[in-house]
Amino acid sequence: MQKAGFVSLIGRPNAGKSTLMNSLLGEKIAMVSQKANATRKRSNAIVMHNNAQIIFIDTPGLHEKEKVLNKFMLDEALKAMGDCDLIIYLAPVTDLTEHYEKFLKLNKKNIPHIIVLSKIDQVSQEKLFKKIASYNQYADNFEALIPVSIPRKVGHKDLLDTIEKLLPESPFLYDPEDLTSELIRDIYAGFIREAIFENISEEVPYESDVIIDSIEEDHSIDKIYATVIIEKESQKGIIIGKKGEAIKRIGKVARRKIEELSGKKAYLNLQVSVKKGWTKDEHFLKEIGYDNAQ
Ligand SMILES: Nc1nc2c(ncn2[C@@H]2O[C@H](COP(=O)(O)OP(=O)(O)O)[C@@H](O)[C@H]2O)c(=O)[nH]1
Ligand SMILES: [Mg+2]
Repeated sequence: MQKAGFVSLIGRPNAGKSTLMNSLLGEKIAMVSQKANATRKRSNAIVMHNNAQIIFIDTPGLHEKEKVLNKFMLDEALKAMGDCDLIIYLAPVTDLTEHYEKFLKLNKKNIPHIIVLSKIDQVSQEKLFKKIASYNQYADNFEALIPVSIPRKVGHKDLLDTIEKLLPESPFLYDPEDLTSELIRDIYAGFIREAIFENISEEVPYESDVIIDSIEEDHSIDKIYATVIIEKESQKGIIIGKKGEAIKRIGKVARRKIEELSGKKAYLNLQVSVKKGWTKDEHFLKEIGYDNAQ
């Protein structure tokens, strides 16, 4: 008997959704950042566990919307939430339960969910038990509550076993050898964005994006040509840096992440281009793939 289904990772920005997805897959494909709101689009990871094929959908965080780009991000999360077999609601162990109450209201279709208490390595046992107890009052709403720590590798097996139990019977939906149904260019664009988040401070990463112009694959080396878009002329100096040192560092960090996934040498060419007000430009956002109709 095979099981298969879609499991959306839902939670506030910075809860650890992308980190958890990478960790369950055992490969890094989703970008991760200490800064909130780094994940912009849905992405997925196909994880085989016993006789189940679990397709995890990573989403941008649930947050207040302002710009058109942020509205897109919230819609992405809400869409993934309404369109899956099971939801993993990620709550950092330090979060107040009122955030969970907000999530319950957003889960209009009442899709079954598991609460994952994340980052439990950040608190004492006593605090962890208190937090678990504070979710008891909602026990009728959730299927399970599972504490997880990525650095301590706690909770993974428990989580996968629980998901397996809750998934519907179904033949596999993807080739069991596949890691993701995503395009490699989207994964690479994410790695470059991650490198920008790691190396550039303040608001510039939020006002930048990456377009992969082309990938030339060879048996020994992949050549990747990409453009970093920014909102303002004044951000050019920040992203390029003195004598180009910032963009070089971004390129180097991103190239390493790409090589780690591909297992091959990579050459990465980064151009910088100013596109005034792109985060508010609905037409342009659609053009570069931020399209909820997709
Ligand atoms: N200490 C600790 N940090 C974590 C854990 N999981 C994620 N993080 C960190 O939390 C930050 C946000 O993670 P990310 O996966 O980007 O969150 P997302 O916005 O929900 O996708 C990153 O700096 C991660 O390294 C965990 O279990 N323990
Ligand atoms: Mg994320």
